[in-house]
Amino acid sequence: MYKEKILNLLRLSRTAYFSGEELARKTGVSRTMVWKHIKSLERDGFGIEAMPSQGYRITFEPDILRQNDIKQGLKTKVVGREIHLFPETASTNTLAMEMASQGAAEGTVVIAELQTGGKGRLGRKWISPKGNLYLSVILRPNIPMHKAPIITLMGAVAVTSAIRNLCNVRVAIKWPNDILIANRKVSGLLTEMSAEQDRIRHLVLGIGVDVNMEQDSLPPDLRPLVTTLAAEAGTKINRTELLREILRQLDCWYRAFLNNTADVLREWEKLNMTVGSRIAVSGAGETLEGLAQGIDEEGRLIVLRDDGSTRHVAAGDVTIVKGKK
Ligand code: BT5
Repeated sequence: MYKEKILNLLRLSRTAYFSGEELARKTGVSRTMVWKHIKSLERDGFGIEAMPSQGYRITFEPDILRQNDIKQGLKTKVVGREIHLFPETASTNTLAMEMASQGAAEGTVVIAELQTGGKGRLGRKWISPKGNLYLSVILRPNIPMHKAPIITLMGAVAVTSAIRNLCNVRVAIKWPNDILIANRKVSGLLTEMSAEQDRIRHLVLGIGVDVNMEQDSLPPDLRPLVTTLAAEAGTKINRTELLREILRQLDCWYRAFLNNTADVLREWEKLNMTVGSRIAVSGAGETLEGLAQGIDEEGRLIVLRDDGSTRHVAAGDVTIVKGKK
């Protein structure tokens, strides 16, 4: 806590020096303790210049997520009530599912700087090097099971809105769980659920966003299909700010979802690039081609086939054959 206070004071000015005495007085610890906290910040990766007879100032901030920074100004009601931050884990979704089954509160968020076993859908992998965002949110909605897929759409609305608010990039949702910039994937969502009969015990909404990673940390075959926010925006993105905005948007859209799912679906329609396009959707051993007409009240994609029949598709992988215009 004192360490955070010292950091906040140092952050007030990048040019002025804060003497050890001033930092000690303002935080209420001894000068020796101030020095120890400064050393600890340096171990965290901060560059701190110590100028004899003048004091300390920050010369470099590392691109790391810190619990206190994330919580600063985060006035969410449900999402982010509790935040668990790890330097590394196999999968934040797996960890969040375990925590949920042990009774973790709704809105608990699990974040990791890197994942060694990041998961996509259907046993696929989510490549998770340092520099991106990986988070999972525990939710306990009192809804019938057939409404659960809308949670993924809700998450996509929240993440897309957050990116649009903070980064100057043209990002859009591809049904059901992809977020793309100019046809390259920049984010993916994975919802996992524990249920009994028709009752949901808990859900975990997992979100991966490619933010600042180096393109060469991806396997070569993925590079042409994937982009990062930094590459698109032409500048490094502040991950803490983006994470905070994602949590705010999730908090807002989750509560909207509980109130009236139709609002979420309407917003989803505005932010998506699938509806109105000619698409091919594959899943469950078949591929279906046609015009994506819309989504129904359960979040299924409505496909108008060339023979005039329509199909409501609950899950699958979409390829855009011809974009809308
Ligand atoms: C997804 O699956 O898009 C869901 C991704 C969810 C990841 C988050 S990270 C936090 C939480 N913890 C987890 O373990 N998972 C969640 P799917 O639609 O099946 O797409 C998977 C495919 O995306 C892979 O087969 C690759 O083609 C591609 N891919 C893998 N890593 C990627 C990356 N970092 N960025 C973009 N695409 C990637």
